Amino acid sequence: MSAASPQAMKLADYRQPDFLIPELYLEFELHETQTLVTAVSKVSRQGEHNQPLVLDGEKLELVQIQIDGHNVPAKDDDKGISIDNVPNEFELRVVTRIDPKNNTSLEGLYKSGQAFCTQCEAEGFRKITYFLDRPDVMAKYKVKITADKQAYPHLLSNGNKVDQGDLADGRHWVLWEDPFFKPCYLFALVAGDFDLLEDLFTTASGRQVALQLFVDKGNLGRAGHAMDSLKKAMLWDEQRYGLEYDLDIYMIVAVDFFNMGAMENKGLNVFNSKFVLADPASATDEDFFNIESVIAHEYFHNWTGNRITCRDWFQLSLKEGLTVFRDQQFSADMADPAIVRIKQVQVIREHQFAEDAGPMAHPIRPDEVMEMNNFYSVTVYDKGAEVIRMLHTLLGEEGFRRGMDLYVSRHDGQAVTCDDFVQAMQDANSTDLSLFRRWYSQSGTPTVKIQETYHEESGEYSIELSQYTAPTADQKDKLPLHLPIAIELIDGKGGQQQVLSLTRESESFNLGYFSQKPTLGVLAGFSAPVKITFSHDNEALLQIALNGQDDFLRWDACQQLLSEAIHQAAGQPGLGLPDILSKLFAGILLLAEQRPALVAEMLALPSFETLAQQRSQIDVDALLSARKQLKKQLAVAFQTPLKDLVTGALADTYRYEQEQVQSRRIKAVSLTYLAELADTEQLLQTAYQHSDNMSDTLAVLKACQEANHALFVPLMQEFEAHWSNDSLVMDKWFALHGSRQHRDSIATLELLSGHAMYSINNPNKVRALIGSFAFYNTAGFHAADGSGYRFVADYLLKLDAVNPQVASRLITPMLGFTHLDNARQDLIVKQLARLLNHKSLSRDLFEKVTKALHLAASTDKALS
Ligand code: B3K
Ligand code: ZN
Repeated sequence: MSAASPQAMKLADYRQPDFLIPELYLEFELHETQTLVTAVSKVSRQGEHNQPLVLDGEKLELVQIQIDGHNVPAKDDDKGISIDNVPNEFELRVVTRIDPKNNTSLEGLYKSGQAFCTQCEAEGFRKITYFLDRPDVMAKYKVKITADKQAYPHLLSNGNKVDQGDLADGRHWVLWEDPFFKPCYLFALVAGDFDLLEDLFTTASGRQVALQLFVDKGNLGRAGHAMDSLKKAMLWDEQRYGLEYDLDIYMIVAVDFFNMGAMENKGLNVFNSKFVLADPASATDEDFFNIESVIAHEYFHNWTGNRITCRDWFQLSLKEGLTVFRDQQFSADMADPAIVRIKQVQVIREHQFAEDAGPMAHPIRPDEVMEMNNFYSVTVYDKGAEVIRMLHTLLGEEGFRRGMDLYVSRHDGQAVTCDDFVQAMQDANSTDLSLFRRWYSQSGTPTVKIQETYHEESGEYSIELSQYTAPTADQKDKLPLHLPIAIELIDGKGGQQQVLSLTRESESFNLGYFSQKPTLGVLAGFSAPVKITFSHDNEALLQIALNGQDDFLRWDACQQLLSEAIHQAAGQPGLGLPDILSKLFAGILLLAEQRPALVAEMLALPSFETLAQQRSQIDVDALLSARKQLKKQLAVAFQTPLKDLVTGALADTYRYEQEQVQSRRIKAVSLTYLAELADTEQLLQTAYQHSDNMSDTLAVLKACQEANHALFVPLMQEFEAHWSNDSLVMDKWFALHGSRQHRDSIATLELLSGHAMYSINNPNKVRALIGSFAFYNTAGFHAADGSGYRFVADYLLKLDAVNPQVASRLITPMLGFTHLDNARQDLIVKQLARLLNHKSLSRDLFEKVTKALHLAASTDKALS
């Protein structure tokens, strides 16, 4: 990648399209390696200019190109075609030949097992035909699909089926018409032989919508939860936002080969089967939860994404941040809101803060992009959702809804910007959000420092808040942001909450008069995606944990106490169990019956990734062993109540309902402690053998794995023998092996990448085995001899040639080097440099590797 290094695109260079295509007719002659695609577009020039028509196209064989029925000369390179001197209005006919079978990038038209399917977001449509592949070009589509009838009885595309017929040679065809304008990234085609689950939904205005869920043959029994989730999501969006579905049919297809979770194509969602298929025996509570949330997310896109789409890809958070926020609201209504919130905060703290601290730091609306697929990031999605949540906090539920209503009525059918969204919120609420807009252009994690003042005599209590955002890899200068800081004050009379609006670098707030200094809880509900610096004393944290009102703050107080103890023990190995933690655990365990879900989260130790983000420099080995040591100490000290939690009331037959989920969760957390003890083999065995569902089964395996318990290997063998033909379940088995901190990690990975169920071509397998190693096998990945880094780099080189998008996700842990010791930084930099030297590195990896090496060099930690 030297001579023709990929160039970055800049938001500042956005220009309206020179041509529009309001109508498109597509015809697909489906064949494994030689699919013929005919695209007939009505094209019209926009404005006064003489620019050529420049069409995007990649990996296409051009068969024919005509304007108004005449062949035209076209200049072709590996990025597209340019045609000079075109008329103002014309019909463009392009015929291309593509090879779905050998398309391992899973972008464009490809084969997933026996089925044909497509993935066009962000820029995959250009792998199907030459086109204006940008979201501000919107067309009405008609799509005709022809294929062998026996192998592909179902031929699907967006919109409504308007005609079909049989052909003499055993082939058949179907014609689809989508009445809505859409950008080409929402186009979809699926052809295959599926089992079909059907249902109906009647909208608030009384229209009947046919719901169709297509799954691989034999999987119908695992499709019910997804269908229920869809109906819940449709009803919720009507009730919460007044938004109804708009077509007569809504289809979801589950496929095994998919680069991410799912895709919101208009009327025809394509899903990773992991986010569709579930039954008690094979799926965990977490799987059930995720399916409900992803089904809802894609459904919610129909309004926030499809009806109102993005003007350009820099605006991705317009649809993703907003839709993640909406699915978060939905999940909070469906499950335990506090637990749902804690999970979201963990994603921000473990992954988004890490992104901000590394070479790929970017604002939720990036300014510069080399490969768009690299920006489907935790920043754009999850921090994007936090930004929407802050708007919701500042405007209140009603104000936010007013803003949404205005946004929808003003922009329905358009391709718009993040600014348009904020403007609608502002206009609907007659408020000034100009300062708030900085969240869209500024990257980095702000730190908010808190100083309390209490006047013994007057009883006056005030706090000073000051904010600071450190420079990030992409941006040196930072400005103060508009931060809603929700606080809770606990005094003798209980707790009270309020939201302070910090708009300057530093501001003081008088909080009233108190006979005694109250206890302050900061960032209730995690009201802003920031880090807090506030030196609480331990007793205050204990009080918040045990007596606070806000569940998030209670959990967070536990996390702070536990984190502090781990960091201390890392500096002083052999330290005993701190008194404060004995008090904390004793207090928490008393709440177990009343609040099982919250207690389970409160008992759980902070993850290594969370601990790592709390310090600018970490000692990997010391931190790992300190965490392990504390876990053992707590297990010893609290074994009796923990055992009671595990052996308590026998569960009913599995159902995915909150009370049961909570009791399974608290048992699972207790098991992770108990597995550290010498005498719990019988308990673990019994828990495994008696389990009638995947949640309980996996809880035992996970507990044994984390504790390096001798039972792990035999139980895993038993598990494999039982599930060896079930691809989705075997992914759990691969993940347990990949993340197991063990001295033979690399040998295990090498062995298992040759397993009959493993394939480098299937992203779920790669994520399960190699991904869980790189992301979660801290000891193995960060091995001091560099073997973990080398293994991942070797694998990336192979994977990049197969599927650059998946490779580019997998490199993430190698970008988090800034807080490692110099020796490890050097080892990582060496591997990154090796990757960069590779002659045909994808644009995806090239962007990340060059940025990482640049950051390493600029922080003076480069190759020495
Ligand atoms: N919009 C898709 C993601 C597409 C990713 C392209 N690399 C799924 C979603 O966010 O709903
Ligand atoms: Zn989305």
